[in-house]
Amino acid sequence: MSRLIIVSNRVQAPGSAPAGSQGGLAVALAAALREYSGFWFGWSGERTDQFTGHINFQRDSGVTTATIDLEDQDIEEYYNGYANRTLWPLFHDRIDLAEYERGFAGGYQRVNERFAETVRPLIEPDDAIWVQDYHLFPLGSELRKRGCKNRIGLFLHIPWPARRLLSSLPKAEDLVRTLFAYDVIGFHTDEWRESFSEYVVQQLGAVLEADGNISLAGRTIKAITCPIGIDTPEFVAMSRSITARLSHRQMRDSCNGRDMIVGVDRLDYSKGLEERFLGYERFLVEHPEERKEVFLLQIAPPSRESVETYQQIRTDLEGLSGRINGAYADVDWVPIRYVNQGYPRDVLAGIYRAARIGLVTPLRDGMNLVAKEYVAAQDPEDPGVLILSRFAGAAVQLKGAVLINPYSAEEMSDAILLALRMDKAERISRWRRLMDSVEAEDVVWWRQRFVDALMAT
Ligand code: GDG
Repeated sequence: MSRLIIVSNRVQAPGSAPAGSQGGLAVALAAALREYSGFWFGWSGERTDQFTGHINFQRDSGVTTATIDLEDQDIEEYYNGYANRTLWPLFHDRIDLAEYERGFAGGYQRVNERFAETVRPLIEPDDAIWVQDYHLFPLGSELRKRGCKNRIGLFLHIPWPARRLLSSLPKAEDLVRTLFAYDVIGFHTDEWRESFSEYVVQQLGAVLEADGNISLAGRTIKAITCPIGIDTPEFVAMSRSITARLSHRQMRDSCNGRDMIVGVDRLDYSKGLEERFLGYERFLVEHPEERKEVFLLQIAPPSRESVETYQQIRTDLEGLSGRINGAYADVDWVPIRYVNQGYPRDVLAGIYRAARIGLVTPLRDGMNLVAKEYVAAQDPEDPGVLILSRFAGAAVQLKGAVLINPYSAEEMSDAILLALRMDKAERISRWRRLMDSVEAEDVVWWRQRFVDALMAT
């Protein structure tokens, strides 16, 4: 392989992102790109009046980025529309929120063609191309139409939905058929991968070969399970940095002897924040004696604010946290500290370390990197307890967590009590199991596994 070209919807050069705006994907890819030559291609996040295909090259912190600007209509139909209002809810089982509009689908296809048209001249014969996520499903097939014979892989960062849900998407079969342009498709878990296989076999008539490859109309793809990890050594080092120590100390001081429960999530309905608040409220009701002994810190930087559902969830959560605080707060204690802003990663690391419980309760999540970051930030001598939703991809690897059903307020309440009462020996032994996984299957392992599979085709 001469080079690796990564293509994703948004490209954010490391170091250039404001605190809290860098998602798990951006952080993981920057780490991957430092290891390879090549570049990272995608949308700059900027608007232009007229799409020209002009590429802006930049080199920052060891990573070369190549970005294009998009027109307002592209952003509205492709990004806010098909990606965030159609595919995201559908792939997180929120068919009630999925919006099906022809304009969105058309914009999605147009932007994928624009990506293909623009990146195609930059591709050399030996390059391997690694496409990221649901924004770019048709990109592989658009590149093939333009004569690209390179190895092309796709990694899906979100779950793959059940067949009966996906069938509600207009022209779902055509969209999924384009995925056979790839050589390798990666999923976080066996469950998402098997769900994909089931769809293509049952719905499209694809053939599952004995070696696990899947064939359709003369094309064969390899579907692999390849769970993403964090840059564990980097995160551990960061949690010991001066800034993290300072943030840890400030948090401990502000805890005032109370146990802190922490949640850190982009403000998104898939993260189960409402259910989390209700589960915590149940705990306060069932265990009045514990009330002033704990508090919940929920950090939730806003995301996708131009999409109405996201404005709605923000309003709902403000109402809910206000109601709970109003009902249970006292002059010297507030049950929920709800913060709508992002913090630098090293500050976050200190906050994770100061928390006795990491409460990670998505209703549906491809993986969930916050759970892994929480583990990596703990003090090995006195670690906190991770409470994790069974419906996060991370639950497959993180068996040392207290696993719960996030829809059940009772289970959440029981888990909080269990975690608060857990003795140090059990906390240490659970944490050791968690940390073994977070260390062994980190971001380096992830990208190696994917790239190896891509190179083997
Ligand atoms: C998608 C999939 C999958 C959050 N608040 C702040 C902040 N963050 C960072 C966290 C973490 C990242 O954002 C969130 O990652 P997640 O994995 O939890 O979730 P998504 O953004 O939904 O990512 C997900 C992931 O892709 C990777 O494949 O795991 O399932 O949905 O790194 O730390 N970062 C900073 N300040 C904040 O306030 N700096």
